[in-house]
Amino acid sequence: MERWANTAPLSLRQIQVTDTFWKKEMELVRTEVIPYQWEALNDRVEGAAPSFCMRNFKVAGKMNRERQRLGQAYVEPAYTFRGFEALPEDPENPGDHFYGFVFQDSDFSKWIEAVGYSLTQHPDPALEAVADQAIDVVCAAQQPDGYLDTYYIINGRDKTFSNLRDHHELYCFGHLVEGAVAYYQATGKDKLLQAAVRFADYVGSCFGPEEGKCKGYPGHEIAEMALVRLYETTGEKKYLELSRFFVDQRGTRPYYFDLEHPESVKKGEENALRHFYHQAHLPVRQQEEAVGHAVRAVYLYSGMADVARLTEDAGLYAACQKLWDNIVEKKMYLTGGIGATHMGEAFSFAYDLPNDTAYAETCASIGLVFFARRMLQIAPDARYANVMERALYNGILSGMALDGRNFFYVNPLEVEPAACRQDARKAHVKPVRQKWFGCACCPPNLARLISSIGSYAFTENEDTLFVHLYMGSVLTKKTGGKDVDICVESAFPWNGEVRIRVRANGAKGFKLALRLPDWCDSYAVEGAGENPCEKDGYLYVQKEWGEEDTISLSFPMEVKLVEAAPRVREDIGRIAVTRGPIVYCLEEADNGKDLHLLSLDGAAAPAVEDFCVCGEPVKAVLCPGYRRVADEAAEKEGLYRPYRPARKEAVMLRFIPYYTWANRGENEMQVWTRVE
Ligand code: FUB
Ligand code: ZN
Repeated sequence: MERWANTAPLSLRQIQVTDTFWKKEMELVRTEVIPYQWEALNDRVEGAAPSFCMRNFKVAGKMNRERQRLGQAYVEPAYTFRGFEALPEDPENPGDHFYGFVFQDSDFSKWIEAVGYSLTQHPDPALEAVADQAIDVVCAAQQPDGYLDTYYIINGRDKTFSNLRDHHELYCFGHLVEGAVAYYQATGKDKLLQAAVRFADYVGSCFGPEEGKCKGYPGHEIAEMALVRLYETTGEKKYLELSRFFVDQRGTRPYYFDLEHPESVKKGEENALRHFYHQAHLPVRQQEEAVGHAVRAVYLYSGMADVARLTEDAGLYAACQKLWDNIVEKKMYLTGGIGATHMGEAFSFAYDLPNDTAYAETCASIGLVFFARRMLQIAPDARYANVMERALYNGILSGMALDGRNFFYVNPLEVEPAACRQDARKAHVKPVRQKWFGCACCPPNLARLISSIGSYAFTENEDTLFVHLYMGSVLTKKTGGKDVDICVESAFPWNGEVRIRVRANGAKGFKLALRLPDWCDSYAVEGAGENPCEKDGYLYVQKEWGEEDTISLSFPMEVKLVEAAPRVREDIGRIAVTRGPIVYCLEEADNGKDLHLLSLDGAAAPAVEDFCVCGEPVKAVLCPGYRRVADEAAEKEGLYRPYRPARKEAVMLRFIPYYTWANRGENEMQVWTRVE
């Protein structure tokens, strides 16, 4: 690489997202998800299982006050294992115990992170007041040494960091840091940031290469990227070093998780397989295949990319590139979903991408976007942004209903509702979105991603603004000490016309790098000056900027029929419909029952139709095709009979955007359709 690009996302305070499409999603998060989650965190949602999240912080805070009141006389609780998910025996009388999943604290952290981002786009004093009070509750739980994880504060500190593999302390720590930084950057208030710093210093006093410190690393990654964020916010290099320690320590011998869990080691068996789940089977620089729990994996790779960028570590960057390629070339669904199997919520083997048993957790696609943005920060190459866009408009948005009130954890590419109930292999697949989840990782992850979407659309370095996603926005960038004002107008994802107005105000050397999406074969540009040049999928525009310049881009959005590599057994003989960044699917509501009897005429010309799914105006695609008609005589012949060509009738198939499916009640859906 010529040099390390080291670009940064734009601060959300520099940008106002005005985009019709994304603004609506952000408004749903602001008006539906954030308030609902606050109620959920406080166990006030009627009919929903309690979260216990804020309650745990209150119990831990109460214990702190007792400790202060009693001083020496205070008796620390001895560690009591209360299970990965502890529920009260007597719900009427839960007492001062920890309840919920061991990582329940992280729900608050994701919530406050989303609140922070949302406040940058939509100031809301009432919400800020609620958030400040929540922060008071959380900070009151912090221990004198800086430790802040309610599971161990309540159950007994003597076992702190004794089960890194399973107990998510460093995961909760990472989320707390992410939330605290976001809230500080949005509001300038540093109470939670100071708490996160104190916790980080405590973690730093326990882990590291120095003699006497623990040589472990997180069982569920995220601390790696969170520590980098803390370093970038505070300028304290020790946080970057701690992140690098966690990254490099992973997978080294002896396996830390074996030392921690000798009971898991089968006698005489030198077996790295059991460490795949945590990506701890090999030192990360030697890892070439994405394995194990998919969310953990992409969170780790994101942290690796951060550390590689900041330390200009070519070896680590090379590992990130190999892992990226492995995911995108062998293990990713067309929708940007990753993690094909529910067994361990994990990556499966190469090209194993079943549609109806897919796991494709919403959080995993979100993590893929984190990884993509970090790879873009190192080297602006459109192949990362193309995947980011694919995941955002498809496998991530499918996680939330059009009304922002129901969610998918699992995002399959084919659903027959009866199978979800009758086939235990598909029990993880829900035919309709759910209100919330006991393990509520996905909805708040969606909230924090959507409300910070502007920081994925653009990155910058001193002289260049990189436009990765065409998203209506108004933003200001500094170049050579001068402000450049930029206004992007776009009707993505339905229309590929984009206008960018630039007021460069005499800023010399300012450049725009405009992504050329992989889904269009040609494009047109006007107003880009004499010599715009293409590099790594971006059009670089550098010109004598006037008082106001307008650049117009036109990306034709044609309907494309896509096939998968022949090695993907599930998709052979089938095609998927795409248009621009949108992946389409057939839904029973438009095409009748038994979608498997439909086939598409691959030679016929599809048409685009203005359509509405539950009030959401979209572009649907109409394709001529066929429906196999019942042959009553043949039916009587039983399960198997001599082959004869099927009788079929001509039909018009309507494909709707995948992210809009399951908003019209329970019904069948499929992305991959047989082609004639
Ligand atoms: O373990 C914490 C979160 O819960 C993971 O990221 C998700 O996959 C879910 O298992
Ligand atoms: Zn999740």
